[in-house]
Amino acid sequence: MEDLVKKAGLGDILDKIKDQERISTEDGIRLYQSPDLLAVGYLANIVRERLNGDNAYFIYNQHINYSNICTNLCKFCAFGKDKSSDKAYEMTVEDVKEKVRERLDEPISEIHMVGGIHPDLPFSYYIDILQGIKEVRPDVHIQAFTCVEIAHLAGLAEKPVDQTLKILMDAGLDSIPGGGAEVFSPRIRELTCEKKLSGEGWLEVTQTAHRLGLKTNATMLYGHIETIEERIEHLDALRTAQDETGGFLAFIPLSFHPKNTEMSTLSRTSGIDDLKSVAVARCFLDNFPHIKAYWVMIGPKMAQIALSFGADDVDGTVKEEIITHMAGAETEQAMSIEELVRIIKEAGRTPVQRGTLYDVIKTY
Ligand code: V47
Repeated sequence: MEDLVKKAGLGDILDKIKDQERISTEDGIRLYQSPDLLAVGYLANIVRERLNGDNAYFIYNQHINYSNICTNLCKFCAFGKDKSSDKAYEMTVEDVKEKVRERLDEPISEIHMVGGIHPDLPFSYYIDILQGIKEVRPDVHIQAFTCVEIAHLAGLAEKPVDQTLKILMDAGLDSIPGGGAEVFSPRIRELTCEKKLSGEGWLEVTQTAHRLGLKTNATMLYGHIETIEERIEHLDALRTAQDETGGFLAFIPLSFHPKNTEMSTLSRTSGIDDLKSVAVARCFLDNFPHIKAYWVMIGPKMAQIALSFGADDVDGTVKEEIITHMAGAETEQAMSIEELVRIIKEAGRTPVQRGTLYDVIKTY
């Protein structure tokens, strides 16, 4: 394989990766541009196995999207709806509690809860849904509200982000998911999500969370109108932020699904791009402990292969995923533990059921 990597003109990057030397942004661009997927995957696998051995993590989680009403209406999103839309919905606090109650017999360890930027729900609503979940399921870990929502909540609370986060933590918030990062480039934000919190704003919120001891994830929505240079700039900003505050757990590349969006003329991402996005991220984000191949977006088959291209996590059981399915995802709504264990074992890795903070619940 090393010969293959050298033949692909990536011998200098191989040396750096073997020596645990950081690769440059130019190296990152070269990896993305390389037509030799196997060579790039080989490099990523070195980092993957150094950091996580043969482990492939998954979690027993539940998704709750409390409302799809959103004032940002990003062009790439099929989930967010204007308040006046007949497809708009909003759950009451009791509805959210009922969703949790319905599945109390399952060994769910994490609730992943996000929504849109709602024009008029009060700050107290967000406190109430966090407290409501913990009332029904006291031991569950709540990973909720993207940094974009947190910035909005700080506006509602009329408090700085750190104080807002402290109030949310007291109410039950345990960590923050990686959504809303999209692509940090102002050009991309201007063209696709001009009303959304800026990339700098997103990073500011996530780093504030890190300083309070909250762990967060990071994502990148790829495969629409962004350039390879803009992808690497995005990864570079994440790597720098992680050097400073160190609170990121996982990076998740999100493959763009165009159906029912304002960008519906674009194609779905290719398998090559899906694997390269995982592999380049693994090589570049040397300070991120985990890279997640989100099976809901790239499908269980591609997630399985991604476990040899840098990924060490496939997310989890999920169930009732709405954001990607509204945008045309053809994957199932949920996977059972048995299915997750099977796809991981078939990929030659060790299935590890984890908690949100990568504490080991069970090794299969
Ligand atoms: O912020 C929106 C993206 C994100 C589309 O932290 C789309 O572990 C593809 O962030 N096609 C929400 N993507 C999902 C998310 C996430 C999912 C799973 C795990 C974690 C984690 C985070 O989905 C949004 C946006 O970036 N998105 N529309 C679309 N049409």
